[in-house]
Amino acid sequence: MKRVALLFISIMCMMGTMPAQNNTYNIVPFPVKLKSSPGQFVLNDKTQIIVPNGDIDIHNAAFSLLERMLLAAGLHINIVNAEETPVKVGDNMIVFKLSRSISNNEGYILKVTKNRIEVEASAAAGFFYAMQTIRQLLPPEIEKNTIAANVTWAVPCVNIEDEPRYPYRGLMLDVCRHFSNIQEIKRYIDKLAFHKINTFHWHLTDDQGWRIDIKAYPKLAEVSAWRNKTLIGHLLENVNDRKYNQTRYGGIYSQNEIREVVEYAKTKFVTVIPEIEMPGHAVAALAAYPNLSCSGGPFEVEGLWGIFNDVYCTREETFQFFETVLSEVMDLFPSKYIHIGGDECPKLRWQRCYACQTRIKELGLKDEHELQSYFIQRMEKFINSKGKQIIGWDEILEGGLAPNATVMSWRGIEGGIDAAKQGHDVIMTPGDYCYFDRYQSQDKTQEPLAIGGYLPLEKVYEFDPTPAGLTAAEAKHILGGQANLWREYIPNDTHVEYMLFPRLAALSEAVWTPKANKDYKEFRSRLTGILKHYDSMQLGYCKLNL
Ligand code: TNX
Repeated sequence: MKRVALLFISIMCMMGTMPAQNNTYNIVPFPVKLKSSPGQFVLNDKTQIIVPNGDIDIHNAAFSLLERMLLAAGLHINIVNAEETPVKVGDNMIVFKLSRSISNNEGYILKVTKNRIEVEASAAAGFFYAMQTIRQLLPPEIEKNTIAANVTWAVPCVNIEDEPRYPYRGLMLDVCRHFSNIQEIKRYIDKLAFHKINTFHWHLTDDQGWRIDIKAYPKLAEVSAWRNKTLIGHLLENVNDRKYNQTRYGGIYSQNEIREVVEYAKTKFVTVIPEIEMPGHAVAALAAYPNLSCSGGPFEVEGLWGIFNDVYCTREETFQFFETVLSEVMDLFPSKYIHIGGDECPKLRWQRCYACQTRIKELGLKDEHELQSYFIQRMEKFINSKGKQIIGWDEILEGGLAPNATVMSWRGIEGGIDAAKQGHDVIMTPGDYCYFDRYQSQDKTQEPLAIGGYLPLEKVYEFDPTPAGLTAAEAKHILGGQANLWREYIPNDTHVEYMLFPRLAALSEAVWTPKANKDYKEFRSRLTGILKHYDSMQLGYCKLNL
């Protein structure tokens, strides 16, 4: 009986009349509209990608698929510029078509039929995201960097209309508490692109290390980038008997390395936003340039975590320092935004500092909060004068917001609501949903040391960047959301991957997928497919409760 059935199936296959198995579409973040269809398009070494013109960004979008096919399948897919070599739309093609009717420059329409794939978008980013969708629809072996044998490179037939819910979809990575080299950074950027996250917020300066070479201040690389000790265990454990690892630890990115990352990110449609912290989280810089403090030091680059009283003084020297630093930074990063921190700045030193108190009096300020506000507003003016905008953590609301500032709301959503009501743009990154330094399981003994708290996948999935109670006009100011990875307890690459994934998949859906399309159960089932891609990438994601 079994043999008869097998014979029947093989005859049906030979005749090409095998009923189409149900296609599955494990896409994360899930698109706006998806209409399933039977059958599949198979890529082979004759497949061509037809692009409308020689635009470099559109070529990069096509290249993102070509590169995967080359590395994982050993197939060389040709990119044909239709302007140079007119082609008749035919079979075995992936055809890009510029379409003005698509209003969102990150949006796309993807039609996969048995004979060809058609992609419409109004800009390169849309084509790129269509390629990421195809990447997820291909067999998971597509992620390998060695050629996978015996794989049919099939894309299930489908009609997709897609665009993001928010223009800002971010991840912040702290490389100060622990460092990542640029190879690692590039790999994270590729994973962001896979999930249609378009912003990499690079936290480059903090008490425990300064990570960006500034030519005018060479001691930042020589002194501020290195610490002589690092706390062992948790900050809140053995408070009276802290133990330190005495190994010298640190790292610095050269300006060429920074450029390399920014350029790489551009090919993945990721914008890199640098963060240069002020006026708090300053100790590493003060260790090299103690003249920028109120007390004069001396200081050592911190080996302990937390919030420190020694911050930048508000003397003129500090503003000169930052104008020079930021000029170099703005030359390196083409992004519209520069993040200037603004969080966790204790006011103790300023209260006891003659220069700061004199400034308060001269400017007729009420208190040290208004002095911080003066600090940020002055830096904002400088940054605006170079045609760029500032982002600051929600503490920049205290003492009055700088006129054009975008607020990153991290201590809950209230700061964001307040800023939106004042007519300012907002990026939501509330701790309870977006702090990926928290535990992923309730049983901490199963996990490596983390900062505390509990942020499981499901909670991340519940994140909604737009709070209830805003008017439509106020809600427009919510640019999107972001996950943050602070690295006090995350020393290496493997651990970063464990903290980021799969929670970043849940975040991607919170910032891309229309709210009405979200469903955790259904997400979990699609995630099963995505995890196979992670496996192929050899990504060290967290497997707890999966
Ligand atoms: C708060 S979020 C910080 C960081 C810490 C983090 C630990 C923010 C703007 N500042 O300096 O690393 O908490 O979760």
